[in-house]
Amino acid sequence: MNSFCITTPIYYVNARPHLGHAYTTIVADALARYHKLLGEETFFLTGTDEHGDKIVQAAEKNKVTPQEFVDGISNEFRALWPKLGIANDAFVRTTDAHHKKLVQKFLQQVYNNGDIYFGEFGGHYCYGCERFYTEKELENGLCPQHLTKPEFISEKNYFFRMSKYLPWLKQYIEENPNFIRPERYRNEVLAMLESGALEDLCISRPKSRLTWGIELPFDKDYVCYVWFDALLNYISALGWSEEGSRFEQFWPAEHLVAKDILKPHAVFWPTMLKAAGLPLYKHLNVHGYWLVRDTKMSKSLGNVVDPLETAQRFGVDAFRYFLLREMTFGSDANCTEESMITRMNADLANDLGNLYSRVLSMNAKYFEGIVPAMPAVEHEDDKAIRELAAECMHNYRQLFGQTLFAQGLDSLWVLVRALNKYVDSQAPWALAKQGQTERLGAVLYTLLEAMRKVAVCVWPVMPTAACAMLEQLAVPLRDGMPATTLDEEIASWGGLACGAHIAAASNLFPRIDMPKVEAAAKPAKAKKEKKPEPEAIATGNNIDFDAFKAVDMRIGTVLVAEKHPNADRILRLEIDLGEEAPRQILSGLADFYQPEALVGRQVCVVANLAPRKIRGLLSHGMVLTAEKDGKLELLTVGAPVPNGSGIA
Ligand code: ME8
Repeated sequence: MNSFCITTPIYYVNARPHLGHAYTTIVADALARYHKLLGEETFFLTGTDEHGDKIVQAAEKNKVTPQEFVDGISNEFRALWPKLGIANDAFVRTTDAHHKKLVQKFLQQVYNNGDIYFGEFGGHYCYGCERFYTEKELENGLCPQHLTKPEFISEKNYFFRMSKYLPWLKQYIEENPNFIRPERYRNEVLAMLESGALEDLCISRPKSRLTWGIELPFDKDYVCYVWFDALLNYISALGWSEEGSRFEQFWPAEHLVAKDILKPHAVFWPTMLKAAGLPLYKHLNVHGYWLVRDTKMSKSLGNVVDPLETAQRFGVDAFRYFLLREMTFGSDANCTEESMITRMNADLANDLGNLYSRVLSMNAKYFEGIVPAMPAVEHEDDKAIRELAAECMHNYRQLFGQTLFAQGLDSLWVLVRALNKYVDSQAPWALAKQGQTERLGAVLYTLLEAMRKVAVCVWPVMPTAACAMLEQLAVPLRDGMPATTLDEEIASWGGLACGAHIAAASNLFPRIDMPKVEAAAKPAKAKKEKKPEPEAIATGNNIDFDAFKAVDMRIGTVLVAEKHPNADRILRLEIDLGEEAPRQILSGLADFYQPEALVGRQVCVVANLAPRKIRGLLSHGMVLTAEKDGKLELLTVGAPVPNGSGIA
């Protein structure tokens, strides 16, 4: 059985967990689950980084001992992960006795090999980064991370002969193009290595300056530099050097980090491993930063996104989906309330949720909730869906495995959207009306089987929703996950059991209302100079611009569609126009559309038409249509937009 090990950075315990920490850990969880779904044995490691100056300062500020301080925040991280659907296998703390013991063992080994030496050193020390900078690394004399002036410190310290391994590292990265990915970060590291700015690494701090660290095994007056200690968590947690440990099965691991800690992971860590004669990690997977309205999250700006609060508001699975779908791995991405609601409504409520809801309710209506028989002879349209499902799942598998999560999910949604279109084109309601029961059964079987496959595929990203979807389809789970592997699903068709009793309804991802922007909160528009009125060329049926502007046209999503109780040709619609409550609008669409086919669709509405009663029901607004050969076609938008968006 193949083994797969994934790690996150171990987070500093000087600040509470925020969106960035949650993102990396959710990605690691999704990757671990993806490999489980491939039938592999997986190990997922996260934890907290608890030594160094920053911790001592934070503890002092909070008037507690460093140990009390780290215990508190480390527990907060540990307790958060299950609430975000994260199932890590281990949680390492750098203050654990076991970790300390293995750090000392590693230091002693490298020291005995002659790669650690004692020397006098003067350098520019940045307290924010907890490291020395060389002259060349500074930007205009300032720390490039914090833009503060470092302090020049001269003291005796221990050094790791990193420079000895740099030419080898450069060659290794050149020969293994995927070792650091995406490519932009690989190039950044190669540029660093070519710059000549890197020297030996100072790996100790005298106890006279810092005591909160791991004592060097060969000198009691010094503690280990926090980064040297922290990086070793990746192997100490696996029990490196211990007989029968997980290290043998799970090392080398895959690492996951953001761009802020590229250098320690891409330069310090591989050279440390090389010096100790250990195999290198498999890949360093580097992602970008989550921004809030293009701005870095920071306490002082008050724009730090609390992951738990957000997940509780939108649902854990929807939040996880958003994070994986919205960020192109490697680049920065924006997290705003609007971007979350737009993405969740479009992909989850409209596409996936609506598919489940309409197909399950049709199956309940036409087959009493029993899965119809798989057709003996395959119809061409059904074959196209079967083939598309295999293709989309194959693409999803390939892309996800290369950390291209957004692209992978997008390929899967090609299938989800095609299934919704297939519902519209096959029109099960028309087949039912015409008594074509066999064809109707074939269409519903095709849909339900493809929906089952989608549920299996999304399990790594949305574990709870995927299990709920499988339960709705009466598909048994194994150990809380799909019982079939991703590869089995790609290669097969027809796994859904005919005759099973399945759910009659589904409401997986309710639509989320976009909060209205208060007029007062909008920035005041600068008064514009009055432009000269364009001369109206008033002829025939033309109206002037003011008359056009007076028509309030908006986009909305159909939430409910049903026949008017007293008028055969009219449908009663409830449309979400981004207002507090949905609008009731009556429309003469009954001859052209089945009500089920309209639910979830976005339509264009004239919103300020005076309300009027039609056969006893009030209609407030008009749905816009185009007429062709006496048939009405709904006007719609090319891509989903927030409800209430104006038409101009
Ligand atoms: O650097 N967007 O810990 P740390 C995305 N202890 N991810 C973000 C982010 C953002 N805005 N902000 C933080 C440390 N992260 C060291 C690591 S490892 C041996 C030692 C995530 O608490 C991202 O994963 O500062 C980033 O690399 C990590 O948090 C930094 O966490």
